[in-house]
Amino acid sequence: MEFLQAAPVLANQYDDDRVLQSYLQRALPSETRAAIGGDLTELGAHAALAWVEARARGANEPSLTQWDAWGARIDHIELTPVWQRGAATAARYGLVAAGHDPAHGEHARVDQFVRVYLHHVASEFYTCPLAMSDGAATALKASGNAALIERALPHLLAREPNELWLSGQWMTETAGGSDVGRTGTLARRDETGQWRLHGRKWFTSAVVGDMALTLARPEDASAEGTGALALFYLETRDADGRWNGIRIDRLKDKLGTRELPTAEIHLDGVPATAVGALDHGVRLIAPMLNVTRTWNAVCALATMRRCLALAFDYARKREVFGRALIEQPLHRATLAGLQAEFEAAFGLVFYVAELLGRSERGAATADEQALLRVLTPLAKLWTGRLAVHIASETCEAFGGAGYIENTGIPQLLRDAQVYPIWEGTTNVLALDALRALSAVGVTPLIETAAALLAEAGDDRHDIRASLDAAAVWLSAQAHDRDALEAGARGLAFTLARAFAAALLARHAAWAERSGDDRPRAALRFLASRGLSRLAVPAMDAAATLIDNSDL
Ligand code: MFK
Repeated sequence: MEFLQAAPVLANQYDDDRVLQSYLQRALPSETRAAIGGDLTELGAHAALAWVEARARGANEPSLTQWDAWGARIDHIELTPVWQRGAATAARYGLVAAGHDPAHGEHARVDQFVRVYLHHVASEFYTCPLAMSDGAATALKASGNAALIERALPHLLAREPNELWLSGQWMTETAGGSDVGRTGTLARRDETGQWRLHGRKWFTSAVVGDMALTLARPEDASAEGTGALALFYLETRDADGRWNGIRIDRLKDKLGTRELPTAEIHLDGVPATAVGALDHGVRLIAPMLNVTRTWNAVCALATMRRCLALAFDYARKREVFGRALIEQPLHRATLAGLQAEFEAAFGLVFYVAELLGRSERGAATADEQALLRVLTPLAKLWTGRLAVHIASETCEAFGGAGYIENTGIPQLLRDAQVYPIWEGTTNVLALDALRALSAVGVTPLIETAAALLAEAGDDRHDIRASLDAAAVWLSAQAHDRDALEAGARGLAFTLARAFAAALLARHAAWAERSGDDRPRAALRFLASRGLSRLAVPAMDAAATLIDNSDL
């Protein structure tokens, strides 16, 4: 009979995730694990089922209808079936609320982000507006604006679908994606004194939401750049449910995340409320950015884990040259390398979640606050690139099948490419890490890594040596801003990998006590690839390559 290759199969993605299970055993008190275990099992089962359903469903995209039959402007967005159920799932599992729930104290963020990690791929990037909603809740809390907190927070943190609000974070404009200081949206007061916003927002992924936080330039602002921007709160619909001075121009034709209705919009006088002072709005939106960047990292991890689950299952089934693919030395080395990087990244991202939870409960030390500020961009930028790498290797691990759309594998790669772009590119994040390091230095990373290694009873020196080398590199470039910026990626990847290795060493020592030597193996494999990525880019050679375009 003709040979037919069996498709890869996903088991319950909670029960089957050894890295997650092991982490939760170490990091969460047993009563917290017992309280959330039922939800996590359900989310893991749903993840496996959703993968099968998505294959059966085929093409699946939202659509925009701008006009009704009689010429009235309606701007109706028809959502995919999964998106139509998005609020119910988000409310049921507290995908935003759990992170702010005092019931689990400083573990609230870990609880929340495990839920997000399990649900993300199945959600068709409904996690994008949830991330923005979480960011909005966090920024509003930090702003201290009592009226807006009272108005919006109960909805953003609702556990009832009918009460739940989604928030947008409308920052990107045609001139200002990274350089937000070029924001052109104007805020003008009308005759009643009400602020109204006028301008064009170019990448609004949560346009179907109920509210948004957005930056605009008050008409009489005297300062330039980001200093002149104010943060505004707006509601998207009026009392009759009509768009509130907002036009949807079109939905974006994106490489991936195609179920997510990302829109270009015009603001035609939408009423808005200033969240705080009428200048330095970036300071007010920064808490939102840091939370959404953490979501980005968690979602990138989720894609990596999905890729590896599929690639491992396939390699165990697939026979090549007389044995299972997983027995082939080169494939084994390839998969082990991907798994090791994933395990290290997992530890770093959930450590950031722990720090965020401690910080928000007022339990973080000054060093932990400093670590949180530096590690947030590092986790985001490293996982963004790593997810693309792992998704690309996963396509390859399936051979030709990995290039065939209805296996579901190519979508993982197309979707993964959003992680290094969404919420700031790798370069923007590397520069943000420099910004953070200029305030707090490398010392909190070096000292914390030393403490983690001491806790593990681990005397390996490569981790410490990589962090020390990063500190030396940083001071060597301190007086040459161009050299500092040109090497910022190498610095960021070095710090991320070396600090993650220290976290993995601590976890490996803990796991070995119960006979699990796999985290240690992940650390050894990671270290065998070298932790440092420091480089001083040859900018004179770059100038020859780039500026002599007439050769
Ligand atoms: C899921 C699928 C999505 C669908 C597709 C999406 C595709 C992508 C769509 C997008 O457009 S994503 C892009 C989103 N945009 C960004 O993430 C913004 C990127 N730019 C930055 O992150 C800039 O660094 C930033 C605008 C935040 C600041 O740039 P500036 O103009 O150089 O400001 P400056 O003067 O350095 O910082 C202003 C203040 O904010 C400073 O404080 P002070 O005024 O007190 O000195 C900074 O310290 C502070 N700040 C900046 N970043 C911070 C921060 N504070 C805390 N945390 C941070 N991360």
